[in-house]
Amino acid sequence: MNFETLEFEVKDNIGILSISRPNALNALNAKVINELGLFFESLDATVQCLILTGSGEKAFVAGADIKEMASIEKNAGEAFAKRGQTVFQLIENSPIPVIAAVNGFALGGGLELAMACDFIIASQNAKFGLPEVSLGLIPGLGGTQRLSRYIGKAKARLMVTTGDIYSAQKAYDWGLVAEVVEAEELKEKCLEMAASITKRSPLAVRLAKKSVTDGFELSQDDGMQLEAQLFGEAFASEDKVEGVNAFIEKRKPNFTGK
Ligand code: DAK
Repeated sequence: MNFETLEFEVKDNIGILSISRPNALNALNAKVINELGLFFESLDATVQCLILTGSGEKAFVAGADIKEMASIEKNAGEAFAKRGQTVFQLIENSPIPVIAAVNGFALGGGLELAMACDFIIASQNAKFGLPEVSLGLIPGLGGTQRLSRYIGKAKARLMVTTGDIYSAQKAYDWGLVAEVVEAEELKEKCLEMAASITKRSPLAVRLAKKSVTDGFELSQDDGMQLEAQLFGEAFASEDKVEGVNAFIEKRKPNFTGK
């Protein structure tokens, strides 16, 4: 599939998807949101882990496209937010892990996009914030909901009401970012993490992700039930037989994802 605003490459079952709008610091316009939706709807099993990043060195994504927003009609905000939320939900619920490799500004919709991924790896020069209030807006792509789940209610309220921008180190201290690395090591580090994922059972990886993601929204008792059910699915799989036999036979497993 050919995209105008996305670049995609895949090697050894690891995909790298870059948002590419060099003249607008990769800002999210309607085209990017639609293309992201199409991309995630058509992902096939050859990709077992995806790294999502922004092209260039300056920005992951510097927010929603402010210039496009100026032309969106007054009453179209809710529909725009719902379309974006659906696409970000598709990313969060995607059957494969999605790593956000944040290489510069992750502001507004950019941070919301990164938070829809499974975890965030940041370069030292990354900057994080939800500055919507400075534009007379509030986050509309899941930011007010996902941020408090990452860093807690008080710090989330601090971020959304001040609109201030924070360093990678602060984002790491607050639990928003899983790891901070030198800018020139970001891609390598993410590829290394992705390679640790793709050598595991794709089926078990999918179920493990689902158990954490879906379980997070449930009570602990309901989460335990979900975990037991997904454990049962893993237990009945060919990958479980292969994984256990490979351990006993002291060889590397050859997983098929079944
Ligand atoms: N949109 C459009 N263009 C952008 C942009 C953006 N968000 N960010 C940067 N650009 C463009 C700049 O206009 C400039 O283009 P030219 O003027 O050269 O044509 C080019 O990218 C380079 O940017 P700068 O020259 O400004 O670069 P600096 O290094 O000086 O500054 C910066 C970098 C990231 C600090 C600055 O560009 C900046 O403050 N950008 C805006 C950050 C921001 O406020 N982002 C929006 C957050 S609000 C909604 C749902 C969700 C949202 C909105 C509505 N609905 C439900 C309707 C989400 C809102 C947000 O994301």
